[in-house]
Amino acid sequence: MKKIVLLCGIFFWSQWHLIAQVNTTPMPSKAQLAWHQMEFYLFMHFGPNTFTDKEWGEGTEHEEIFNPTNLDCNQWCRIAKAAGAKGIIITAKHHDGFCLWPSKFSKHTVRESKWKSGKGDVLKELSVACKKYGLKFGVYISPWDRNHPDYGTEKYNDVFVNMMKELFTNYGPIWELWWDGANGEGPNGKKQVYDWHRFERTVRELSPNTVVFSDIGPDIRWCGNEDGIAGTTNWNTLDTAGFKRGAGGPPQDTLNTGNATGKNWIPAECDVSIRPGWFYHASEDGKVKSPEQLFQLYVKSVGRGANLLLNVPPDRRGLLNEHDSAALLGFNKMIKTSLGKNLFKNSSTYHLFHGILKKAPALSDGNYKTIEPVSESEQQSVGVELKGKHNKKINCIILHEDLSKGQHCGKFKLLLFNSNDELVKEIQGTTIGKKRMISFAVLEVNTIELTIEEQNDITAISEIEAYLIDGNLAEK
Ligand code: FUL
Repeated sequence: MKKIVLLCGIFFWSQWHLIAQVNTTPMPSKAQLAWHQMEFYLFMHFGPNTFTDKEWGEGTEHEEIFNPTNLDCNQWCRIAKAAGAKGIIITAKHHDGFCLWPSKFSKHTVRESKWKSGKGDVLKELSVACKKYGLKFGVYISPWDRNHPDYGTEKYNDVFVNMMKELFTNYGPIWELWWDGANGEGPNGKKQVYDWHRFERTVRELSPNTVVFSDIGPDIRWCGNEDGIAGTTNWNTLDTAGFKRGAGGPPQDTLNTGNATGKNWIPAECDVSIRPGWFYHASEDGKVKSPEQLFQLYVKSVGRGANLLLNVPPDRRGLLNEHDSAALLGFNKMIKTSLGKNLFKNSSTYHLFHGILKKAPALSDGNYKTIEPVSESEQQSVGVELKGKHNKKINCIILHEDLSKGQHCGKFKLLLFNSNDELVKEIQGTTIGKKRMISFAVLEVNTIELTIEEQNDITAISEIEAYLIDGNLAEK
């Protein structure tokens, strides 16, 4: 029911202090909150596989094959920036064990390669370029190592810790560290018993602000698939007790949705490649995802409250390929034209609470730090309403929950009215989180009203936005 002005000017008490008092649900750390702001960044798979056309190297590849002819990390960063990405995570060591930096703890590194006569250091060049371009620098380091002679023995845990020490000491600050879950046998057919506690302690001691990804965290979780798709229900909370990293994690659909009552704040990251493979293969030049496909991925990841980690692998020259950069620039153009202008910005706002009406300017002020606390109740709704009796054509609504107050909404309802107060659409949804994009066929709308139907505590809504996006880009 659209709001009816019953009583105005009655003092509306602040619910805010209530949130502070009763909120017992998990909260993000400062580093995790900053991570949520990153939203979209690039993954780069680069190493011997780039030159052998493999996806998983055996670890026996000769170091000499790593020899990019024209490596230019400034080019990677320029394109990442132009794509709207906020950082780059590079495969410092993939499963084949080859190190893109001259590690003292391996004999299978750039130092043994032909590239720059063994004097090159990809991590150095990329970390410097990221700083120059204002991008965050992240590192993927595979625990599984198919080359290292110590793999499968306790000594390898020392090797892995020492390698991480090199990374943090020589290339920091490292914003995100990526521990891949894939895990098999080493060169001698041995499997490794990883000392995860020690690994985690090492990171916390050396770099407390780094967020650590693995399938089950501790800071960031896998979204449960490599298609880049988060759940339409996406809790930032997860239960990890009793589960192990790697093969012993929760079911993939649990990773996809999180746990509504999960004990730990471990939000989902959606990793996906712009090409069929993770590494560059010339044969896949014609299979690069189109700008439209990238936009769809954005809607299904960032638009569902997760972060998007899009893999764009450098080619044998050591450059991002022209096919990939064209797609990235096209994608960024679509983001800008479709989502550049909230059509309900600075519209009138209201909060109707058991017949009492007040304004709720936070909902349309364009500032994600101002909030309107909303309780679960049939008797309570918030809305944004165009000034004057007119409509705007829209086909996409974005709801925002302020995660610095936790994540609370588990079920919501949206009612869309036109300027004659006629209901033109009702939409049901579950979680909101950092961002919840909902798209539909174009409608003429004057008022968007939100009711929270289930929540674990008071929900802090920071903005209700509406857009007219290119029809082809609406979620399918
Ligand atoms: C997987 C790996 O096995 C793939 O090669 C790739 O690195 C992907 C991101 O993670 O577990």
